[in-house]
Amino acid sequence: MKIAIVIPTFNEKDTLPNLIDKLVLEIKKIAEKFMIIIMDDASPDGTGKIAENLNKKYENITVVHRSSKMGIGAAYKEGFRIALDRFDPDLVVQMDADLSHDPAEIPGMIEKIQGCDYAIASRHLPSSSILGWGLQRKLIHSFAGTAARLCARIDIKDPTSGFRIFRKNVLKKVNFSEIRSEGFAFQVELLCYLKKLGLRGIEIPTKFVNRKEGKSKMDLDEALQFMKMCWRLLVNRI
Ligand SMILES: Nc1nc2c(ncn2[C@@H]2O[C@H](COP(=O)(O)OP(=O)(O)OP(=O)(O)O)[C@@H](O)[C@H]2O)c(=O)[nH]1
Ligand SMILES: [Mg+2]
Repeated sequence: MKIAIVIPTFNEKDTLPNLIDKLVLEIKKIAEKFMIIIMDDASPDGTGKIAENLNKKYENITVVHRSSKMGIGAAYKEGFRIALDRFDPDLVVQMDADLSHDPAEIPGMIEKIQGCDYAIASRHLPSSSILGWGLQRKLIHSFAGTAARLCARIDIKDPTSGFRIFRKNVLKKVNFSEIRSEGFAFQVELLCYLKKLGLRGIEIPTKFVNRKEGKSKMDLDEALQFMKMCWRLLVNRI
């Protein structure tokens, strides 16, 4: 099996090396070939340089240096294209760099994807857990998830989860220029797009751990873009 893993980064110098060490260990157990693609948006903290050093340590890492902070969605659009064009993987994994997503969960997700088009690590199943969130973060998350489910009409309990695995053919069907969101809203708009294509995802329980290092990139501007995307999906029914 060939697996590509796309990881967007912006100022993640404290967590990226640890994540890559863990990821390589896990992915080697299940993949015949793998490629890790780090999409760095010119992080001022030097994440790009750290990624280059990891690229010397492990031969399966590709680092893409983007010219400025252009958004997590834009990074994924480019990263997915690179994965498909350069590597032709069976599966494509997307995950955050801040150690909130445990690479050890990937083999279980791959097992469960059988018979489905994509898998989502869901924080809202009976055996899921979220460690380290305060009340404010929980409320924002809950509001965003509800707005996304209602506006995009998707029957997914955790539509904002950024830990997912797609079959190659699923991503090949997506015309990424039709997905307008460049920021966090991309996660929901992509699910809406996949639903329109008649593709089916499965949610798998996850243990999500709040970041201990670095800062969240979810800010007011991202929140506004997210609400605009929800409104657009609701009004245009796209
Ligand atoms: N390349 C790129 N990566 C980004 C950008 N914004 C966020 N990221 C990365 O996307 C992933 C998710 O961002 P986070 O800041 O962790 O978002 P979050 O998980 O909703 O927020 P926290 O729960 O507080 O961590 C991380 O790996 C970030 O470094 C961006 O504009 N460009
Ligand atoms: Mg995070």
